[in-house]
Amino acid sequence: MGRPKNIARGGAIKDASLEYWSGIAEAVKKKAVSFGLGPVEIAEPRSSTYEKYAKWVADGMHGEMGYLARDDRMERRKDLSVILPGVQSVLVCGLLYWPGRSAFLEKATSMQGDVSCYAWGTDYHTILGDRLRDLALWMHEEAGGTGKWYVDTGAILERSLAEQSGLGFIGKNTMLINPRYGSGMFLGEILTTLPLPASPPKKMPGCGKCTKCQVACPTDAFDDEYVLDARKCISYLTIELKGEIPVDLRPKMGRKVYGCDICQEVCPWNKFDWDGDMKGTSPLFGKVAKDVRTPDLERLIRMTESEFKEWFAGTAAIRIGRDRLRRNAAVALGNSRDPQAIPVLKDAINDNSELVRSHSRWALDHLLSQLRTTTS
Ligand code: B12
Repeated sequence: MGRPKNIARGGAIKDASLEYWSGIAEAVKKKAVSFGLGPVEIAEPRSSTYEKYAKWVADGMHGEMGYLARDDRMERRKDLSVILPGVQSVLVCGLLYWPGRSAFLEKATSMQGDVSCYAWGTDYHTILGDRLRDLALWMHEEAGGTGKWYVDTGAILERSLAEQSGLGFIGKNTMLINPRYGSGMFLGEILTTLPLPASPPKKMPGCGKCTKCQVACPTDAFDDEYVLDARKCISYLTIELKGEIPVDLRPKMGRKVYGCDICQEVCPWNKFDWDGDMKGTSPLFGKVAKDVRTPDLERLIRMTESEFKEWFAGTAAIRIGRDRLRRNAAVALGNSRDPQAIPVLKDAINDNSELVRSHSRWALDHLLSQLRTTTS
């Protein structure tokens, strides 16, 4: 068996006072900032919302994301010591990526798609993963013990841990919202055997009576406040769902071709612009290119495998593969209301991929009927 890549090991753990460990916790938080991480807090290793999670899965809301329901993984979510025996605390780290309100004022034209801002630059799994690794190696070298770090892919209830740590509160859009930085923040964790004292509880403002996210969601994906039915979420439909997109949802997807930001864009906690030192500092947007942000739909549906690899190299979008993106482009062209999309879709109904062909047939019919309604 190979050595896990996400583990850091140090020497014996010192039998020291609470004061000593509070000092270590402060040093770790400072170091995290110097490694380019955002806000960091510490939680006790409890999975206090496991029951909510189990119900969500039992209700089938995870759709085709079978990994979320695997029995061995369920066990890990319930008890973090299955992942790391002797775990005593969890460092929850944020990585800010929200581009700010102004970025959303620039809208795509009818022949351009719309990519979620989290994928505009370098894949966050790489950036956050590297920084967590550096921090985990440093802290276990300094203080001993063992740590394991995770970004997104682990069987961990990341938002719950973040909420428990005081990094923010859970919004009605199910996002972890930090009152200062909003919800445009990725989460990463270091599970550690070090007894770092949990951050003191903070009073959080919450969503109050606001329901903007629920109202704005085009596919009505919020089954209830704080509950998202992933099967209807545009993020799931464009990224996770491998096969046919349900026909009734296609017209509601607009020109989204990878992910969706609507429930965050409308959130009052995200209506700010970075200024001063923070302006444009998100590491994720280091190499943002306009054609990734609002890709030309004709180019997208016609792209070859090598064009795809070059175009989306290093971004999170690369992992869904060429045909899923072209499928999404077909739906977007169908929703474009633009006659220029007609010849493009006429070509695409003869595509080599059945997925692209079937979505293009739907898209062409839908577009033509929309154009007829507009002209009659
Ligand atoms: C599966 C998944 C998805 C699915 C399902 C999302 C969902 N809401 O469940 C899909 C594909 C739809 C998705 C979409 C997105 N995702 Co996603 N996703 C995940 C993943 C892998 C698991 C989430 C999960 O377990 N869902 C099941 C539900 C039941 O659990 P939950 O949402 O975590 O909710 C828990 C808490 O909120 C708590 N809880 C629930 N209600 C309440 C109410 C109150 C009052 C309280 C206190 C607590 C509470 O209990 C729940 C169970 O533990 C996590 C990474 C991870 N390992 O956690 C990333 C993660 C949640 N995703 C993330 C992101 C960035 C996104 C997108 C923004 C990407 C995009 N732009 O397209 C969208 C946002 C859509 C949305 N509104 O959630 C980030 C969220 C960061 C943040 N600040 O919240 C995560 C944490 C990845 C990361 N490491 O950064 N995602």
